[in-house]
Amino acid sequence: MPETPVLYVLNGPNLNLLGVREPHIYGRETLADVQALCERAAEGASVVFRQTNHEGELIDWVQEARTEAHALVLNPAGYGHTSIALLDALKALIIPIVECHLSNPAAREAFRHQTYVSLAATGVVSGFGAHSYELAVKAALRLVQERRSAPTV
Ligand code: CA2
Repeated sequence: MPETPVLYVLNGPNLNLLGVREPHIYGRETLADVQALCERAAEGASVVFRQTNHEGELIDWVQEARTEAHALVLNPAGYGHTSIALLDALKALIIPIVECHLSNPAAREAFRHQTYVSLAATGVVSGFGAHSYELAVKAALRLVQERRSAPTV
């Protein structure tokens, strides 16, 4: 029986305000709703779901995921556009990384069009509101399964 996959879902700054402000951009679901949605989508996999407003704490959690998780779903929020330190931490991971955004940053202001995180991500899901997380969790688990069934040389 294979080990239960552990999925880290990490959220960056201001996402604690979800559902409280700017619902026209980010939707009406709260972060607690998003957590419940991720846990449902994970279908028995173990989900570690966290949010922080602090860059260093986010980096500590990424480093933790390096040894504790089988895959990482990350909504870096504003730090995705600014943090080389976060990119450096992500580059040390060998597990799949799925970058996730509620909105579609490519359709917004120019400063949102690129993220450093994308340079380390296996793939990106954006623009589907809370449903982006569901898709990201499913994609991350698929990647874990694929790695487990890949022949070893
Ligand atoms: O669309 C996303 O998920 C973003 O990562 C959200 C970030 C933004 O900087 C990125 O460009 C795209 C902003 C998160 C702020 O979240 C709030 C939620 C409700 C009210 C205010 C902010």
